[in-house]
Amino acid sequence: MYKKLSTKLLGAAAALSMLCGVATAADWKAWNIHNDGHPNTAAMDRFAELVNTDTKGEIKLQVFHGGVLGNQPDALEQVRIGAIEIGNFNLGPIGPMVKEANLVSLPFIFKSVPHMFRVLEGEAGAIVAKGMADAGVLPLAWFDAGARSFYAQKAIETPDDVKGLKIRVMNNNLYTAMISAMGGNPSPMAFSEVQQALKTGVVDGAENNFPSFKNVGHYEVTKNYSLSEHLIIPECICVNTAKFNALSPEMQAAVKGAAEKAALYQRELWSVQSEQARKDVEAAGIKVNEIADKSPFQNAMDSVYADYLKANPDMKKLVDLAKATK
Ligand code: BDP
Repeated sequence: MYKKLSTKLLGAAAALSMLCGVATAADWKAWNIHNDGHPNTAAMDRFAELVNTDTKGEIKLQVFHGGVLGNQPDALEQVRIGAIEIGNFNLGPIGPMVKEANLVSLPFIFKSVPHMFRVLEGEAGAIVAKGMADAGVLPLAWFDAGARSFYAQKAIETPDDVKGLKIRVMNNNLYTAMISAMGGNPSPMAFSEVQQALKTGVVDGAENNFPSFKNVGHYEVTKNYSLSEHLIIPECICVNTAKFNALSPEMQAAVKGAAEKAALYQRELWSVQSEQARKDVEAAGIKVNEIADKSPFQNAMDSVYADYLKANPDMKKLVDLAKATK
């Protein structure tokens, strides 16, 4: 009897809230791989605050930092199927899932970070974003992730220095091809395992930007960071496409606006904190090696491009668009 009555009451309350246009709040989860002290962690916290206020509590977003919801390929799959709503993803591990996203994983495709953003804002970026949305991972805004460079016990100043070294890479065949083209042994591995692998000598080196190199302590177990800057890979705040599309236009605008504001904040933080991270690791004893002439590295990538475009001729259009972007 009591149960019946309460069910009826609940039904009436739901009907009333629908009549008044009051939707029930949705609890959304966001995945972030980074810990406190990394610019993306602060930006994702800002994003959650903005979502909560700008949707007037209709969406309650909780961010899980430090990769506690899983490693990046797993988290991507979870966002793709809607088990997690949001992720701060690097486009590198998206490549195996979304062919178009691999544009940004071609070594030396961009001249600089501003060039990378100009490409993303143009036709090529629209094609990449559509590919991602079609795969279920819709980009709401882009984060800066600087450039990735090699670090190892020894300095890596030419491609020859990579010969025979076991180098950890993110999960993407383009990165294994990149290391193999220099005569190294690529070792794809989850980010969370890299510090231990460097420490125990399971790998000789890895590659990343300064904030990530610092944030998870890779600098504590290596000696040289050499500025090859071979990859400039953007990151996104990405949302499960179906969940985003199911929102009202007002709520979509609020969530997208929140992501854009959080991304502006992230880029400001990035420029300051990546400089600071470099200073911090240098102060901790890391030798940072400038590489005046990167052309030997670029030339070593000719076979990577040739093989890739032979296997994926449809990607030539995107490569040409990126190259034609000033
Ligand atoms: C960091 C990215 C993160 C990647 C990590 C890696 O922000 O998304 O998982 O590199 O190398 O810079 O796996």
